[in-house]
Amino acid sequence: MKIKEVKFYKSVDTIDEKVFFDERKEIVFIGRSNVGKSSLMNAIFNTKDLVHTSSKPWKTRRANIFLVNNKYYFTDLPWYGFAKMGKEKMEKIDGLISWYLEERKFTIKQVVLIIDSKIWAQESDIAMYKFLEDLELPKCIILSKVDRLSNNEIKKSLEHSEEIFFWQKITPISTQKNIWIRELLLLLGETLKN
Ligand SMILES: Nc1nc2c(ncn2[C@@H]2O[C@H](COP(=O)(O)OP(=O)(O)OP(=O)(O)O)[C@@H](O)[C@H]2O)c(=O)[nH]1
Ligand SMILES: [Mg+2]
Repeated sequence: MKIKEVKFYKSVDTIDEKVFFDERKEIVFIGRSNVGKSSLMNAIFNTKDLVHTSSKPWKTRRANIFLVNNKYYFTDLPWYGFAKMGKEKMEKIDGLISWYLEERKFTIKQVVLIIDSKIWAQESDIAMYKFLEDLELPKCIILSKVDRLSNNEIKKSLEHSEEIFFWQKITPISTQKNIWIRELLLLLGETLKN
């Protein structure tokens, strides 16, 4: 798949029955705070800051939807499982994520679940994985920011994730070093043919 054009489409921050969702096929990016969701989307789009990134955790509290090639949605979902935010805010965001995924279940062609290679999968990641399984959503698991690790550390992080996620294929990426970005885009292009 080639990205020819990307436009910001809309931002959703509350469960709103009036929100209009059409039948466009969609890819969503999901993960804990600061794992590199927005950076990965920029890398895929080949944009610098169309998708807002931040060194401050918990920046993205909305589902930010982008229209790609005037045909597909690529969506930056808010993070989950950031305990420091407090229970109430966390519940609101978890509610938004689960509502969004359920609402768009039939048009989402791939969920890109991102795990920080240095931090490893946490309980909230496992819970999210199970939630995606229950919804029967197609998913792929990415280990982000591998430029920060040695080869040996990458191997250990991969082994841990493989064990946690029932021997699914896990893919290490880096937006900074442009590792596996092109390949991921090809894969996403294939899933959008379904
Ligand atoms: N070393 C390294 N840093 C990265 C990489 N990808 C992202 N980062 C950094 O990680 C931080 C968080 O990146 P974001 O893309 O904003 O992460 P996010 O998951 O969208 O964060 P929230 O929206 O807060 O949930 C930023 O400081 C990025 O520069 C990578 O491949 N390598
Ligand atoms: Mg973000």
